[in-house]
Amino acid sequence: MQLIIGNKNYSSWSLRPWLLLTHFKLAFEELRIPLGQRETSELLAEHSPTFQVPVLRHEELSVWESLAICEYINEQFLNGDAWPKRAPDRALARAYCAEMHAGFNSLRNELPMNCRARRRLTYSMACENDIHRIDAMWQDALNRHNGQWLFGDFSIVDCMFAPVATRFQTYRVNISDQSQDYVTHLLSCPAMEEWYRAACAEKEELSASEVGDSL
Ligand SMILES: N[C@@H](CCC(=O)N[C@@H](CS)C(=O)NCC(=O)O)C(=O)O
Repeated sequence: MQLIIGNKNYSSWSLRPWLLLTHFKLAFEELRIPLGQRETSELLAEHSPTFQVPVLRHEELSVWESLAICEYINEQFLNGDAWPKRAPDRALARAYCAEMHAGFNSLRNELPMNCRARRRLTYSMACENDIHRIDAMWQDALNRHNGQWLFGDFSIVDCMFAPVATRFQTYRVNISDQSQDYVTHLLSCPAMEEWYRAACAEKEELSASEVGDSL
């Protein structure tokens, strides 16, 4: 199995399936295509029908879109363990993932993922609304499941929101104590620590993602 990803420092979509595979200790080979370089388009064209990462290759299958990749990994290798056990919880977990996958554009645009940086910046009201919504969603889920992961056990939902947790850390975003504890828990799990180590070792800099004033 091969997972094709972008830069660990910047590629938020790549982090999702990588975290799922790594957390569950599934064996895979990683192919990293640094984004924003002269050869990037050519390499993406070779590996991805959408010219984007992530892409998962397994036997004859090549699947793109981070959420679809997570679903495939869950069905094929995890016996369904990456979704909550109860159907009502699974319904909500899928709603969380769909909302994350399709929304929060202001947050995504104004606070690009940049794991190794620590920045301060002012953001729009629309971005603030995205932050409030995510904070409320996280608190609801954490209260309902009374655990350290959003839906009790580690799940695809945590993978989908992991890039947001990195942004909250990078830009010192003000959130509730409960959500802050969740960010701390998520970012200190072994898989995320491994991702950060690799992100910090990368040399490429993407100016479009280097926003805000350094702290
Ligand atoms: N909806 C897609 C989005 C993938 C995406 O936007 N990937 C970005 C990197 S995070 C990309 O490959 N961009 C191509 C480029 O920067 O050249 C998914 O969930 O996988």
